[in-house]
Amino acid sequence: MALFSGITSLISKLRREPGINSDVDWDEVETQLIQSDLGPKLSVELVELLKKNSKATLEEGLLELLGKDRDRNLVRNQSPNVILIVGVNGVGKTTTVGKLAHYLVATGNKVVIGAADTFRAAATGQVSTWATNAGATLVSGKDGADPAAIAFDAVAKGFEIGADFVLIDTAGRLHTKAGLMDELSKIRRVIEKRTSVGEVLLVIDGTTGQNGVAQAQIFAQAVGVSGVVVTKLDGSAKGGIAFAIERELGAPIKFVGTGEAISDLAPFDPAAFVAALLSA
Ligand SMILES: Nc1nc2c(ncn2[C@@H]2O[C@H](COP(=O)(O)OP(=O)(O)O)[C@@H](O)[C@H]2O)c(=O)[nH]1
Ligand SMILES: [Mg+2]
Repeated sequence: MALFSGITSLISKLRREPGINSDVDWDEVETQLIQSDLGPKLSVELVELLKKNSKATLEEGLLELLGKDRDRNLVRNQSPNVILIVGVNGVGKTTTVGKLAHYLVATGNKVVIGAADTFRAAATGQVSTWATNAGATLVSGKDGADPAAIAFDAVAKGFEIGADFVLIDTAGRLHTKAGLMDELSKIRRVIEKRTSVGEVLLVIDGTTGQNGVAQAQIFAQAVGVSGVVVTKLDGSAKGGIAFAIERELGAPIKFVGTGEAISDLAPFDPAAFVAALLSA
């Protein structure tokens, strides 16, 4: 997660030593931050914050911008709690559904998964394997079936068996972007004939850089986003995108994905995340 790898001693001094801020070449720091995955808006905000508060370290500045005291728990206010998992193709939606089901089952919840990606031929098989491994109940339909109908059936199953959570896996690619957004809003509307959607979790690939912010904004406008999962933060992922997304979108990061295995999902801990970024 080396957000600032290759960065000069200037920034490494700012990392943890308070009180050195007055000797700093701020233009240089700003340039370097912008070149990291933080993005321009956040970099400027961070420099302003450090200039104003000469005692703040870079670590404290980052944590403040990330909102260290935000509520990052899953919305839990009804039975079943319905969660739509959305995002573009290949970011890790289906994997996240499997991992999240595992996490929820392991913490004592009964979980239903709705396989509402009927666009991609192999999708239902993939999510079915995750459901089995996680100990969740799968509701699926034929390839090409109406995703909203499957989502509705999954919610109905959730009521029938007294599930705590219903996770709806969705498609990431359709013929047009407008088509995908229409499909997602239809899924939402159809579920809402029966109950409310407690949460829309947007999955973002942590290696996509600033492009992830643009994706996030499109989904937020079309279906609303209540929380974010940043995946692929293992390996060489930079992770700075997490800050940019949270800042631009407003929705909190709730989980991070750190690998391809079923247990490679963790609740997002801002302090640990910042510490890991800065020590890389
Ligand atoms: N390294 C790594 N790979 C991941 C992670 N999450 C998903 N993947 C991989 O990303 C690829 C696409 O995942 P998938 O869940 O099918 O994406 P979807 O198209 O959004 O449903 C698969 O090869 C997954 O194994 C993660 O946190 N770390
Ligand atoms: Mg998928």
